[in-house]
Amino acid sequence: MTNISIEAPEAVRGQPYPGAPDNWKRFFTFSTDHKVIGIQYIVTSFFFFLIGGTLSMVMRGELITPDADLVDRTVYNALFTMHGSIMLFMWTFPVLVGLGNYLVPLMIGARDMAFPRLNAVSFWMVPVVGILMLASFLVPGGPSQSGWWAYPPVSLQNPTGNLLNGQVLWILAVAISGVSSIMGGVNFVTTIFKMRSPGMTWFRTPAFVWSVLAAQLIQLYGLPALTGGAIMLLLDLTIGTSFFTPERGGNPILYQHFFWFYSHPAVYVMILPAFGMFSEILPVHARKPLFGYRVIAASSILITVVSGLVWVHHMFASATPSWMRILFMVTSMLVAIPSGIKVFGWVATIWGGKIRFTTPMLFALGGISNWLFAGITGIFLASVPIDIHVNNTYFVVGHFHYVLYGAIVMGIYAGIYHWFPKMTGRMYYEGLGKLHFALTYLGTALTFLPMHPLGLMGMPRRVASYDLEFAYWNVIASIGGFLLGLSTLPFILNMVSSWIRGEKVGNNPWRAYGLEWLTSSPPTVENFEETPLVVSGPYGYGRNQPLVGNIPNPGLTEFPESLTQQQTS
Ligand code: HEM
Ligand SMILES: [Cu+2]
Repeated sequence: MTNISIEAPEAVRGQPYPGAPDNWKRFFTFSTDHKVIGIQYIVTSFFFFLIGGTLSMVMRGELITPDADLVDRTVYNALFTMHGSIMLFMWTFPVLVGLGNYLVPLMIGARDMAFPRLNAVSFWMVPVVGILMLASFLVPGGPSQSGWWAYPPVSLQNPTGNLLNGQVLWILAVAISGVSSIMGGVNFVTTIFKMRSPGMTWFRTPAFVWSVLAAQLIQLYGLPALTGGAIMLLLDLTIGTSFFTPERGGNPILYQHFFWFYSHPAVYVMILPAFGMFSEILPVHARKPLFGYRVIAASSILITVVSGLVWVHHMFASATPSWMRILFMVTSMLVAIPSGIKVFGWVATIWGGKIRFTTPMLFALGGISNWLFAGITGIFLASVPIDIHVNNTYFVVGHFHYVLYGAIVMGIYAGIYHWFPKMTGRMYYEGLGKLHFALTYLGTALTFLPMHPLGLMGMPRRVASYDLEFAYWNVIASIGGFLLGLSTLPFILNMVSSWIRGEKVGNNPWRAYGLEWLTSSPPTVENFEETPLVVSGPYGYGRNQPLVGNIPNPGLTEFPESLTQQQTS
């Protein structure tokens, strides 16, 4: 295409770029290119998604019958702990950081992140965290069994007496992951504040960039609490301090505050970028501007603020005084307002649009519908009397998997399909994509819907065996779980085969607005031939206004005929 890579002076880039854009070996180097790092994050974390998923299959295998017959109970404890920890710390956080890394500089017209080398260091800490987590399967006593919360006093038991045990490795992994994420947060926030193209005012900045900013601000204020709590736990466990040990004057509830002060907002670190991707994808595939763009953008920041004020809703059953329960019940329900604003904006965006049911669009719509359901059960849980009733039951597991799988994982898939042609210069196979969507949507419902009635009936979470009355719904959930495992196969097949020999498409196959679509696919090392001068807002569909003043920006009002036919087949 017309983009020719221009070599910036080395002094400007800080470090020479280790590998040409068409050399796959660059993915195995300490590259400082945000696009390489983005893909490194995405592929590495997907590998851990498969590991976390395999652990969940074993759990569902155990739970398909009422008795604890497949694995030992202590093994089951280790399974849910490692499944939850790997899914969160090794898949959801890093894959979203990867998408943010790839997209944010392109969307704001920057050449790279603000601190490219820090970016590379943040990434290379991720495999270290993964290795520590997995290594805990090899130490005496096996992995941690205290759940992904690692509440004391359970997490302070050390049955083997060994200094090197699964819990210690888990804490080290979480602390390193925290340091990596804090460095990433500094990098994203600086990049978004300082490196937007000339003319890109705040209200010309894409909603996805707003959502990443909102999410990364949470990392900055929240992670120090978790990391601090984890280090105190480590000291209790190893050198015998007593921050959290009640028998020596410590307070285990204090740990819960440290943990949830970060870990509630952390769910917004994960859902906000998914929201941002919905906000980018719907306008493209419905050919309409994002409805209420400014409000949607600002509501991300509102979520950041409110989500910092709700953490005690995880502690309604932890002897919390009633005035605090009421206070946190009210703040928790407030989160529904900015989240509801977004859903309203999305519905209004697609309303009356020329919708193309492409794979990214299907995943976005599926993700939003699941989010709606999860949001409603979330309001249930925010209500003190209901939470006291279903606390620690499968209702909670059903609720958060609807968020995590139903909305976030689907949002991640939507994003990967939508920007795949940008990342690779090739189109994925639409048929396989649709098959993937159908299996994922059906699998999510079959696996996680039955958990709601189970919870209401009183089935506790984190158990390897259960009463016969719970068998019916558990069989369905297990079948759904295996279906979800199966659903990843067409995805993997699609990604690998279309990356190697998918149809080559131009710079902007979706005819989308957005700076990232103005450059070549895949973009050159420096992203843009010349710095784009932004002259209008990001969603000009149907208005035919140019987005930038200095790069040609073809009329973007319709899909090319050939694609329309392919997409709707
Ligand atoms: C095939 C898909 C999945 C299945 C079948 C599945 C199943 C399960 C099961 C059976 C449990 C243990 C429930 C218990 O015994 O209390 C669990 C816990 C959990 N899962 Fe998943 N899950 C899946 C995907 C995910 C994903 C994608 C995430 C995150 C992104 C996730 C995050 C968690 C967390 C945080 C826990 C809590 C662990 C704990 O209690 O400490 N899961 N899941
Ligand atoms: Cu919460």
